[in-house]
Amino acid sequence: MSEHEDDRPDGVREVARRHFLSIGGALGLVAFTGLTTAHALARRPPRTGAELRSEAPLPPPFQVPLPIPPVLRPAGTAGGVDRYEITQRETTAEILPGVRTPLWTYDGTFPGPTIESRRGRPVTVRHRNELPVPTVVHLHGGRTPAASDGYPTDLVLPGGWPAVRSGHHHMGGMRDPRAVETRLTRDYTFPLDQRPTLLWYHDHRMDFTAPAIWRGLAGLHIVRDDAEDALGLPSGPRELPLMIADRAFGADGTLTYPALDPALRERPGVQEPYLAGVLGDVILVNGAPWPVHEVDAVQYRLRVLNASNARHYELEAVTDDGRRLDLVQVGADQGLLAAPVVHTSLPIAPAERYDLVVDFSRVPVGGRVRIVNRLGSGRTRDVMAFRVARKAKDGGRIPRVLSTDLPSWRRSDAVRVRDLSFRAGRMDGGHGWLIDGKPFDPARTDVTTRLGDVEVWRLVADVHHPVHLHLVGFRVLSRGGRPPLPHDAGLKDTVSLRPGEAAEIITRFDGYRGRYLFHCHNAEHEDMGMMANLQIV
Ligand SMILES: [Cu+2]
Repeated sequence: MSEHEDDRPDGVREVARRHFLSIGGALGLVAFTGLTTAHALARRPPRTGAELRSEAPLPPPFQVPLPIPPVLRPAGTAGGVDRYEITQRETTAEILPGVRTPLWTYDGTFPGPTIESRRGRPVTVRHRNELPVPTVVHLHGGRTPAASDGYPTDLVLPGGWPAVRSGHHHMGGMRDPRAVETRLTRDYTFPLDQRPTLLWYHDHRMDFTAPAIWRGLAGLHIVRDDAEDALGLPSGPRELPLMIADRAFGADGTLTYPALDPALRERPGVQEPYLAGVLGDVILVNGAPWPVHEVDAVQYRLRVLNASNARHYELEAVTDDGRRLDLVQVGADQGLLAAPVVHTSLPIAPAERYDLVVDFSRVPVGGRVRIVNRLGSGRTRDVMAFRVARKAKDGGRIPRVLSTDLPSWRRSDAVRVRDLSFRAGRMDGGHGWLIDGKPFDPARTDVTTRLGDVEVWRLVADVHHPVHLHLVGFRVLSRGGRPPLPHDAGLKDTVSLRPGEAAEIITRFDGYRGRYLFHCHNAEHEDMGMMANLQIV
């Protein structure tokens, strides 16, 4: 990592030229390590990862109704703070028709219950861990004090589990003297002093995040405010959260996952063919396989999250006669855009969110609109469908101005420019995924910044890496030396680096001091080292 204290525009240009050279260096390094990624890179594949094959019989597409995750009621309200309680427990659910699938869940459902909250109104969530392993909850996209941000070693231990901090050695023999462990329960506090948007909460346990999410530990958390409500975007039953995730099912209905330790207790990692990421051959939306949803012939607001471990999608809305409906983007990871952006297809990487409006008014009653994934093949090409059931009055609208509070950081505001590489490499004598050549170590501080500082980060990738920063939102400044793409608009917390690509982001580190993270949100990469500490002082 290099730091540049020079904030003059000409100094930045100088850095850019040097950086361009370093991209070539990055590619060379991948080839040199002789990993399969070099081959993959040469072909610029649409995906990073290997696909599991289900053995259970799979339903035809567009038969199962789209579930809407239940909205959690507060257990109590005191002093302007809403208090929630969630029990993490094992259960079984009927995901494939007629088959029971064991899951790890938040409160017995997958996805977990949705938390609806208001900007600036704090929420506490007491999580109770009744699962057989330690867990820790991270609210993705939350502006959260470090103590509640779900640091991977801040574990909630199940009853009878030995204290990890003092006894157990993590991968590579690492310990974390700063870990804060609790037993059975932990209270997470979320001030939610942030732009309204769709957040999601999920497990973030050191070395085991990917399989824990795969087993079901993910849920939605929506933040709203009066200004957004006043826009008149489609609402109520015409606003739909869509959590997209791929999975694979064994013959007995269990979720297949190539973990080296199926109990997820001791040995982290996945079997060799899946080191680049685990893909399933079943596409779930809100936990249902290729579901269908009946709609009125009006505009709908779709709050889309890619909760897959490693699968990328490029979404299109296609009518029966092959017409593509506009995907009108009104929001990004961190809330409303300044103005709508119209797409006909939209790439979405793991952990990214889009806030979209789709207009079904020109689809004939009885007609169908399929949401397809251009990057899929065979059955993974389908995602879900909408069936237009009836004509209706459209109360929703899309204002030309959506928000006026987006940060407008300029390069000249940056007090520092950092270069960070996201590449395959060696780790503990085997394959790992590294940031600047190093696997994650909770005891090492990788980036130190001051509260309030604006920084530019130049991120370079070998294969696909969706890079996520905790605590802050950022804007994409460039991709491959060119202006950002249309889908990079707005305020992001996850940027999808494509194979061989470099991107620049700019952010201001504000909100809270403390120990945070940035990491790849390909969950397998994250578990295999691709995470780093961000200390805000
Ligand atoms: Cu990655």
